[in-house]
Amino acid sequence: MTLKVYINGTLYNKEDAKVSVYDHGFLYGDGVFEGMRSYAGSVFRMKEHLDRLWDSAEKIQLEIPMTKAQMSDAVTATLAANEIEDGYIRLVISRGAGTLGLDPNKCPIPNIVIITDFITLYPDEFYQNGLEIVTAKTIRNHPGALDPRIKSLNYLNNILAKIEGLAAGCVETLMLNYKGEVAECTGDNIFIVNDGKLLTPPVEAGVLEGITRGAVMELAAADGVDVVESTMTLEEVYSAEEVFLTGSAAEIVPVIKVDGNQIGNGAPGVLTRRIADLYTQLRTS
Ligand code: PXG
Repeated sequence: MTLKVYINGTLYNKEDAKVSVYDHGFLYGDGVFEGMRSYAGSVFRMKEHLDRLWDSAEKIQLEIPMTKAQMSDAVTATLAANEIEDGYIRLVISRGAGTLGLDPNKCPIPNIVIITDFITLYPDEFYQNGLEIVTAKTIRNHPGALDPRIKSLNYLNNILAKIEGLAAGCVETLMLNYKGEVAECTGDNIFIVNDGKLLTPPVEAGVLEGITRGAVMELAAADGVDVVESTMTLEEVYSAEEVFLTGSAAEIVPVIKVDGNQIGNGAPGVLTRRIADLYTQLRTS
């Protein structure tokens, strides 16, 4: 069966799913997106993802020409058309086709694309044995330049960091903010465990407010774990009892080495495993 892709209300075969090269999403990275997961046919935290999508769009003054309810229905219909139960959904709202030149006012109609597909997760080995990451020299975007809270189509900042990590043999890479504090990874948020407490950088550190991050904070708190959003140094990460990453695609991934420094005893930590189990229960409940 050919995969169907939603564009502006119509389902197209994957090979016919095209937008204009004059789209400012293509020309300038002018647009916003979401990456969501579906489990057993229902989208995990769709409301939170749509709220974030609308917030991102508002921050770049892009008006999405449909309601959240309509978007939710369109996502569900696209998943159903492709008979996808456990999948990955990429929602893209681009500024739309316009003239050459940056002016977004020359793009009257945003393009709305919904891709439902499958995502290749990290190999199972990383979930069992943990991941090694390195810190990039490339810093996360200054919030005064491009606020990391905006999930924009302009991911070059993260891609440049990712290239550094890949060159070092790592599939995920840690990024610092302009103050030298720990921010997040290229497509995942970071958590550390210290004295039994769960710590993660605050949104003010210049990170995307991850939906998985939010779910993990709720799960941990409900499980009696102290959860603290606090600025974090690289040294704190190196000396943490446990480190793990969170993201819609990656879910919960244990980290066992950062910049060559072994974390804990070099195996995924107890709290990390507990959180991963709770997350598995939550997403299938
Ligand atoms: N930080 C950044 C910069 C991200 O891009 C996260 C954190 C985690 O957020 P969520 O809401 O997913 O918990 C992300 C999300 C992909 C892909 O295709 C990337 C993400 C999510 C899903 C798919 O690379 N990144």
